[in-house]
Amino acid sequence: MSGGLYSMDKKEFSTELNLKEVRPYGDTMNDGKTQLSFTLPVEFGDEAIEAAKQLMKKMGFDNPQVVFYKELTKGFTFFNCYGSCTHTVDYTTIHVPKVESNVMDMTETDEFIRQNIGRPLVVIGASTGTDAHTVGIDAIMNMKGYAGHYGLERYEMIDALNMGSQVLNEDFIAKAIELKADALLVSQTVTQKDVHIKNLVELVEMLEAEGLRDKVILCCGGPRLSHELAKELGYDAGFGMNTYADDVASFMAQEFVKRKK
Ligand code: B12
Repeated sequence: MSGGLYSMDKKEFSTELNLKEVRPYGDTMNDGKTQLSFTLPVEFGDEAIEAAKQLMKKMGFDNPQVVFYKELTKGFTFFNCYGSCTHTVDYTTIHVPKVESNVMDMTETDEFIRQNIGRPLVVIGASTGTDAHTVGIDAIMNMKGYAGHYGLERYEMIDALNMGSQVLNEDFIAKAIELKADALLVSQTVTQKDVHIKNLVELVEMLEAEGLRDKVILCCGGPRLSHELAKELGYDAGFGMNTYADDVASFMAQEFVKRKK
């Protein structure tokens, strides 16, 4: 058989892992197999499928296949697709800034605070602005914790207050002043139209205006946040997906001690 889809799938490629040219793995090393989904603002039908395939080719996918499509509403079609990615990345050159701390569990952190600070740290958390998502900040703060990791409310040497969601930056700061907070934890889940950037930057500016920025350890977290972005926005640390209370508690305790030296 020559030409067509068959030959595209049968393209010769090395099956050795090469970290300088990493591409997605499906059934075989370096086959590039990728699943992706997107919506096009076009009528449901064969032309929509063809448009999706052409777009995938332009994105660098060989053998684009639409395996599911559905009309979302009139004039909009949703697709699930597969294709073989032709691009690679050089993994050996990647450097990701990370929160610098030695991650300890709850007992170790409590002991560290007891030994090095001698009093409980006051920590206030909230999902700020219009953001109504509470599950992320609850995972970090709730007594019960998350995925087997107890939350900050459980720590003997942390006085934790979770203000919940849709907390205005003004109210967050007022509470920080009232309780003499050592650390503030902000959660941001919604990133549509960069609303998280606006909320996060506003908080930093308001803290600076109150002369409080240097007096608190300021952390933010959320599924689409990174340490790099957090630093860029004026935070001391940023935590993304799969963070546990252990990560942020260790950072806060160690950072507090570092600043007192
Ligand atoms: C549950 C949910 C809801 C619930 C929230 C209930 C609640 N009480 O929280 C409800 C139904 C209310 C809801 C509403 C909305 N939602 Co919603 N929601 C979700 C969903 C399904 C799960 C989020 C979640 O709970 N994750 C689990 C937690 C544990 O994970 P996490 O938040 O990432 O938190 C972890 C880390 O990020 C980190 N972390 C988080 N915060 C912090 C903070 C600190 C300090 C630290 C250290 C760590 C940390 O630690 C956590 C544990 O590891 C997601 C889709 C998804 N599958 O993710 C959409 C999603 C987040 N929602 C979305 C949207 C758009 C909305 C709405 C705007 C929809 C609408 N048009 O009305 C509204 C929000 C309105 C508003 N004003 O905010 C979008 C956001 C898109 C975007 N990029 O902005 C998502 C991604 C869905 C989607 N694919 O479109 N939602």
